[in-house]
Amino acid sequence: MDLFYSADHVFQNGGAELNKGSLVPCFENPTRADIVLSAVQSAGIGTVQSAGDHGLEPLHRVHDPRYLEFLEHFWDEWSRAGRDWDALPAVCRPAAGRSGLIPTTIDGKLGYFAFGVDSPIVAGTWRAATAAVKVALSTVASAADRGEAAFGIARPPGHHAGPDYFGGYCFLNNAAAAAQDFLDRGCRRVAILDVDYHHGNGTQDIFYRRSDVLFVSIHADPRTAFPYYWGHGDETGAGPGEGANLNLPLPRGTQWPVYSEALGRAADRIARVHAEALVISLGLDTYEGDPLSGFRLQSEDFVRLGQGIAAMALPTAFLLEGGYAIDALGANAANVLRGYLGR
Ligand code: OKP
Ligand code: ZN
Repeated sequence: MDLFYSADHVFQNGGAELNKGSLVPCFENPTRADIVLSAVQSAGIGTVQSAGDHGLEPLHRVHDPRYLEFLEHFWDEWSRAGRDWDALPAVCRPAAGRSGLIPTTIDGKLGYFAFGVDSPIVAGTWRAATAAVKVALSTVASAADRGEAAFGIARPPGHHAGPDYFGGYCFLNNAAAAAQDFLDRGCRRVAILDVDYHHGNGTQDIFYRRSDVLFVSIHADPRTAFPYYWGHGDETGAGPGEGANLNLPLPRGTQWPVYSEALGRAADRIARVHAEALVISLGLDTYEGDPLSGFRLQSEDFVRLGQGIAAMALPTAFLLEGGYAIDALGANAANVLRGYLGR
C-alpha cells in the first residue's frame, strides 16, 4: 500500500485551545502525524512517500474563493496589525447573521469565517493545511491509478472545514478535495465514509446538495458531542442531493457490536449507490482511551474496521482525521490498515 506524508504538517503548531472553559495545550499537535508515520513504517504496511504536487484545483472546487483568499493571506494581515501570537477568533458569525458581506477589519473577517474558537491560526497554517491537501491528492492519485487503497497521513485534519469556514482543528477539507479529485479523474459517483468520533459537518455541508458524492458518517450523537449543531439522522441531503447524506449517530459509550451494525448499514448504502471510489475520513478518536471522546472501541476493533472497509471492495483513499490518544494512535492506525490488507 502507498503511504503519503508531508513534513510541512509541523507548521500547524498552535499553542493553546479552549477546553472546558480554560486554555490547554492543543490536542491536535504535530506529534500526532509523526507517531502515525513511525507506526505504519515499523508495521511494514508499505513505503512512505512524500506527497507530490498535483495542483490545488480540487480544493478550489470545494471551497469558496473568498474563504481561500482569506486563509492564504490572513497571517500577513494579522502581522501587519502588529500581532505575532496565535489567532483565535473572539466571535463567530451566527447562522442568522448577515452573510455575504465580509467585514473589512481583520477581527471581523476572522469571526466571519470561523464556526468555533478552538482552532488557532498560526503563521504556518496555510502551508500546513495545503500540505495536507497535497497528501490527500497524492493518496487519491495512487488509489485511482492502482485501483487499490492508499493511506494519507493528513494533518491538520479537514472534515469540520466547510465551504467557507474553519473550526474543529480543520481549515481545508482534505476528504472533500479527495472526493472531488476522484470525480475529476472520471468516477461517476464517489462515497465518503467518515468514521471519526465527531460528525464531519464540513464535508456534509460541502456536498449536501449534490448527488455525485454520497456522504456517510458514523459518529457520536450531536446532542452530546461536538460539533453539536449537525449530524442528526434526519439530515438526508437537499435538492438534487436528497438521499445522498446518511448520518448514523450512536450513543456515548458505544462498543464494537453496536458500532459494527452501523458499519454494516454504511456498507449497504455505499453498495446501493454504485460508488466507484471511496474516501475514508479516518478518525481514530473512537478509541476507548481517547481524551476528547466517549466511544469504547479497543485497539483490536480497528482491525475489524479495516476488514469491514476492505469488504466494500473499492479503490480507497484513507485520510487521517482525529485521534488524540497519543500512546495508542499509531497502533490503531496500523491496525486499520492491517485489517484492510488481511494481515
Ligand atoms: C476534531 B476531529 C475540546 C473541545 C472540542 C473540538 C473537537 C474537534 C475534533 N477543546 N474541540 O473531529 O477529531
Ligand atoms: Zn474527531
